[in-house]
Amino acid sequence: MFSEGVVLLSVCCSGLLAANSKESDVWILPSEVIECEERAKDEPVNQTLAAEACMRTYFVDRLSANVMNKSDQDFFEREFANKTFGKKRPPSGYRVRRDIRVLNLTERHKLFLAFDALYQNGVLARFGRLHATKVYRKHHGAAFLPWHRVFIAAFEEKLREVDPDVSLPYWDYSMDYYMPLPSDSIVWSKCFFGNGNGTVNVGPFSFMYGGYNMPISRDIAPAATCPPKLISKEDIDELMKFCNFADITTGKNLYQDNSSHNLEKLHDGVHDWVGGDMGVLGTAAYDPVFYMHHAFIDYIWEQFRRRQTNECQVDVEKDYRKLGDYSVADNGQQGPNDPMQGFEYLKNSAGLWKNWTTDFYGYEKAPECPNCGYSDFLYCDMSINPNRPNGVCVPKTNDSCVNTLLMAFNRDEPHEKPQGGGAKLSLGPRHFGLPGDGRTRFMSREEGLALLKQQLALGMEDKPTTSRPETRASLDTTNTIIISTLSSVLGLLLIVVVTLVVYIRKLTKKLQSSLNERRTGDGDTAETSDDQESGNFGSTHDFNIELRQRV
Ligand SMILES: *[C@@H]1O[C@H](CO)[C@@H](O)[C@H](O)[C@H]1NC(C)=O
Ligand SMILES: *[C@@H]1O[C@H](CO)[C@@H](O)[C@H](O)[C@H]1NC(C)=O
Ligand SMILES: *[C@@H]1O[C@H](CO)[C@@H](O)[C@H](O)[C@H]1NC(C)=O
Ligand SMILES: *[C@@H]1O[C@H](CO)[C@@H](O)[C@H](O)[C@H]1NC(C)=O
Ligand SMILES: *[C@@H]1O[C@H](CO)[C@@H](O)[C@H](O)[C@H]1NC(C)=O
Ligand SMILES: *[C@@H]1O[C@H](CO)[C@@H](O)[C@H](O)[C@H]1NC(C)=O
Ligand SMILES: *[C@@H]1O[C@H](CO)[C@@H](O)[C@H](O)[C@H]1NC(C)=O
Ligand SMILES: *[C@@H]1O[C@H](CO)[C@@H](O)[C@H](O)[C@H]1NC(C)=O
Ligand SMILES: [Cu+2]
Repeated sequence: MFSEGVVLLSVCCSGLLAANSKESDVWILPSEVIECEERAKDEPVNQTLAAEACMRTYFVDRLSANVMNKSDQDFFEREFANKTFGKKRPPSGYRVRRDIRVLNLTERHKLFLAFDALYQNGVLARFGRLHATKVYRKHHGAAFLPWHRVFIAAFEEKLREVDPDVSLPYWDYSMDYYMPLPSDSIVWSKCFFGNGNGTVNVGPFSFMYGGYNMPISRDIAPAATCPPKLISKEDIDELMKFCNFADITTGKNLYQDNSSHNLEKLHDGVHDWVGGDMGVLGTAAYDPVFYMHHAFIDYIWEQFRRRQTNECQVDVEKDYRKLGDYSVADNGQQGPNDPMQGFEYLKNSAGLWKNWTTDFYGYEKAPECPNCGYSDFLYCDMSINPNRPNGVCVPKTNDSCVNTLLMAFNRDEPHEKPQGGGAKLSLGPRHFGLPGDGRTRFMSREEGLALLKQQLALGMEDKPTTSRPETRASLDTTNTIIISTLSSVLGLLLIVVVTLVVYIRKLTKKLQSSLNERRTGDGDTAETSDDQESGNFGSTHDFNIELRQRV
């Protein structure tokens, strides 16, 4: 009954050519497409074009299901705008955010139950869709930090409506960084986030359905030629050499701002390192890991703001980027007085208020040697990082996850339902990421350790503020050449695709009216492409159309 098709293409970073030649898996045509094709057979239309139109309609349905609709808008208005969230003290009071590995078993269990409740009642998906909508208004620009601050504070408020004892923990991956292979970390076990590769099928978030109604998945430390990386303590130190918001944020030109002291870029690297849904803007905020990643980014920003106040005498509520130098997208609306997308009763500058971290939440200092927050899952390593003679706290590996008594969340049932295949489409701007650190999950620990030591030894040198380790330089140059040669090809491809999309869309409309569609039209599709523009974390994926079937 099923016809077979071929995966379109999957283009990632400089693995471009390789991906084209070897990745041609077979996938099963979704039933919606088959039905559509069947209906087209009775019509006097070109069947080849009709088949393409069916496919396009299928894509667009998946994509539009992934942005905010009226129900979501009402939700955010009712729950935040109408309660003037941010302007008044939070009903659930002040809370303290800590590293997730410092929580005890009860606290962790309560956290996971709260996440589960927000998954079950659809709030997590609403946040996922808000994040996926108009991504250019809060990424690749000045609004990035303030917007995400308010976004996760709002999410945390929802967690606390479920259980007022819960606060949003952060995931301090600047500890995981010092493991030979951070993919072995305890967080990627059923005691914490669940497995780190493939569909999440163990732990408290297993089989949660996310963007495009697919179970969330991850692809940690993939073996790309330009591998992304976690943020290290050296990276954080680098940021702390600066004094102004503009020094660590993105403005009009991402290419000029690709220094190692751009916090948004560093954050992109973590998204790409986790990979899977976390690696795509449209799906990232469906994975609970997103909120703990962003809590740590927010914590780093807060440390920077403390430095601004205490050492630089900068007014953190007024310090922003220069007029007109706000975002890569011309329509980004990322100025201080532009409305905050999804929280339009606030301006972007509201994210700079001091009272977020006095009236809403505060940060407990990240675990430090010698006691490492008395966590069962961290130990103090005195020798791994020569930059830190007092030692660094390092997570244990995933086999330290033993007490999993309370960690069973039974969501297997929906997973048993046959999935008609999934679609992911992301058209991102051609941005360059920072060089990765080369450690993939496919290495042995010995190889990982050797690479890490090399990295740290280079970090010891008194380097100029924006330099990267020298061993990467030649590789980066090669990549740049490959990329620039291919970018013209890609540009051409993009034009072809866009033209095709416009054409097919026209045809789809024609076809749909002539076919007397039974599907109720839910919203126009033109808006979708707007909303989905710049659909990735900018760093490693130039252009990516991926069609695949996941179990
Ligand atoms: C249908 O459209 C395809 C693609 O444009 C074209 O190659 C083919 O010749 C058309 N078939 C007919 C019967 O017009
Ligand atoms: C909004 O989207 C969600 C998820 O796709 C869906 O369940 C809901 O019915 C939609 N609501 C409206 C009013 O369209
Ligand atoms: C928000 O408040 C306004 C004014 O009271 C009201 O008209 C509107 O319906 C409320 N929105 C929602 C979604 O409840
Ligand atoms: C935080 O500060 C801003 C600006 O001073 C103010 O408008 C807002 O009401 C304050 N929020 C709280 C919770 O006090
Ligand atoms: C975990 O911490 C809470 C305080 O947040 C405390 O009340 C509880 O007794 C602790 N549980 C265990 C098992 O230590
Ligand atoms: C995940 O990793 C494990 C161990 O490396 C491997 O056995 C498994 O096949 C991987 N799963 C996927 C979906 O890649
Ligand atoms: C940023 O990166 C791009 C691509 O790697 C490079 O061409 C450009 O010179 C870099 N800009 C700065 C200021 O380092
Ligand atoms: C630890 O991770 C490895 C590699 O991903 C996996 O094969 C193994 O099953 C995991 N062990 C536990 C106890 O989760
Ligand atoms: Cu984001």
